[in-house]
Amino acid sequence: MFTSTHPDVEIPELSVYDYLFATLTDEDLGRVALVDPATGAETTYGALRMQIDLFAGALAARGVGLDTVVGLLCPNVPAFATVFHGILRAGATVTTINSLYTAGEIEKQLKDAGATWLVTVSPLLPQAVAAAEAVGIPHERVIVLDGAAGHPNLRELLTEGSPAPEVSFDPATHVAVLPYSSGTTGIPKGVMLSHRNLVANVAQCVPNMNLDASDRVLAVLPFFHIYGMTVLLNLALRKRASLVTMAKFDLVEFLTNIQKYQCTYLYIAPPIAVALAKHPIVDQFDISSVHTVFSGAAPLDGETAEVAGRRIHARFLQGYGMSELSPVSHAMYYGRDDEPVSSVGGMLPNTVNKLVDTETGEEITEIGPDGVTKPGELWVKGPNVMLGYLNKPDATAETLDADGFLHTGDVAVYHEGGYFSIVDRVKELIKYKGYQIAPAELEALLLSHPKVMDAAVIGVLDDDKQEIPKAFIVAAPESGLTEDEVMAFVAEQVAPHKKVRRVEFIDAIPKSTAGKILRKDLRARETAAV
Ligand code: 4UU
Repeated sequence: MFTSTHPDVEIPELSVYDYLFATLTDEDLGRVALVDPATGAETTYGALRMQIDLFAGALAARGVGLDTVVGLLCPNVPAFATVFHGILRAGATVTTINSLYTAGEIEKQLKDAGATWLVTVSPLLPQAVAAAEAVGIPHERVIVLDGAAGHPNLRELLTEGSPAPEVSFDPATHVAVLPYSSGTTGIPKGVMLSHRNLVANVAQCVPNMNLDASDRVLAVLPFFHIYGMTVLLNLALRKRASLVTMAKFDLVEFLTNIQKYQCTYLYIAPPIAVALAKHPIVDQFDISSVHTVFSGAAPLDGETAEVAGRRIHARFLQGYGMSELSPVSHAMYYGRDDEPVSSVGGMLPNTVNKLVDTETGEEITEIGPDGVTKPGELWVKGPNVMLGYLNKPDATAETLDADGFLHTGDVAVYHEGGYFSIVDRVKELIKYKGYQIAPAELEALLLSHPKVMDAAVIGVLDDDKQEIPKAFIVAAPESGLTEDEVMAFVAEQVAPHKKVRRVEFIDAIPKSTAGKILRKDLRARETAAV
């Protein structure tokens, strides 16, 4: 077993709201919590807390409480923070939904999560309303922040002046958020994270990340994904930093915002590191205010990060996480300079790890003469491990063992310096630009095409070494099915990140005798073709 080199931290038995906002000092109240580059508007910590209380009050006045699940479908705008923390403040559970989802995808998540309210913005109204109607959520329970006829809006709810409710729950067992993750296999599932899970993960990150009240953090990672949720909405706000929100990624806008708002800290996913290393336009901006760039959510190429770091004169750090871990379990420590950026750093405090041989099931503890262990599946135990998957006891039991270890489905090695590298993945999951794609979901969709007899989807690498989904298709005889037809069929029905980006026609999908797709055979075929 591996233990963290960091001393344990105290994890307060508090709700997320109390942990983040009950301790605001007089000085904090006047600090800027959020900046909206679209309008230049600033929200102070004092104003944010007041809005959270009022939003919680308005929800409570409408019967939202401990048993309610609220869907939140909204890009990164300052009001996201009000709504997210307002829902938690009211004691309800929030399921955050990818803002690029289609009506069908939104409907599936609302239904599975048991959501009876939805909060959104007017540009997303058509798909939001279609999904809400399909699951029986009436218009008066679809809040449209910037307003739409027949729906409650944010201003109206905040100005009615309902007091924040008195709610009481056990932070260790009460579900705060339900992000969706496909885990090691199958389709997306609701990940039950308690208030304690979220509070713990912030407390575990605090000593590890060099972030403080003087930092201006570019909030380009989506708040709806667990990475943005924990490091931006929770950690950065707990540290009283300022968040500059971006509703979508665009390289020029990204660089413009850094320059204009003198951002100091960037949380990114690997494709942004590629752009910072390679794109000529980067030189046209003064982004010297940036001191740290922190990457996670997919493998970061060490060389790319080093090139980018030298180019923009900033320190690159990498971390590793997973929705089921609230999400951070490993991060490079800013106070050390011996951890290579190709690694994911050491274990966060209060956690223990195991590496388990995927063939023999034996625990790996021995460090070889080269200073590294053999690769093994990474198992993590700590206060940030999820409660389980919503209504999926079997999937929970497959992932979370009786000793409390979460089996990540990722393969790692341990270096004698006390840090880890992620070297492979044994689960089905595909990551595109840091976003999850569940192969099973795309395969089910592909099979619904009348000309598709069988299908399998795996991740392959593009020229920039970034993962993209590739479909292997068995076409109906004489059907004349083309690659473009397959890609267009999928693209119409899924969010952009889930698009199939390569297609290969094949005679038969390799399967085990039990009928399971042999993805490793497809991967081997792919490697052989290169
Ligand atoms: C190789 O992506 C995330 C969470 C990422 C995160 C958050 C805060 C990283 C660092 C941080 O500080 O969650 P999910 O659930 O969307 O995806 C989890 C999966 C992992 O199981 C792994 O396969 O994403 C992959 N992954 C990584 N792979 C995440 N980080 C890394 C990484 N290297 N650094």
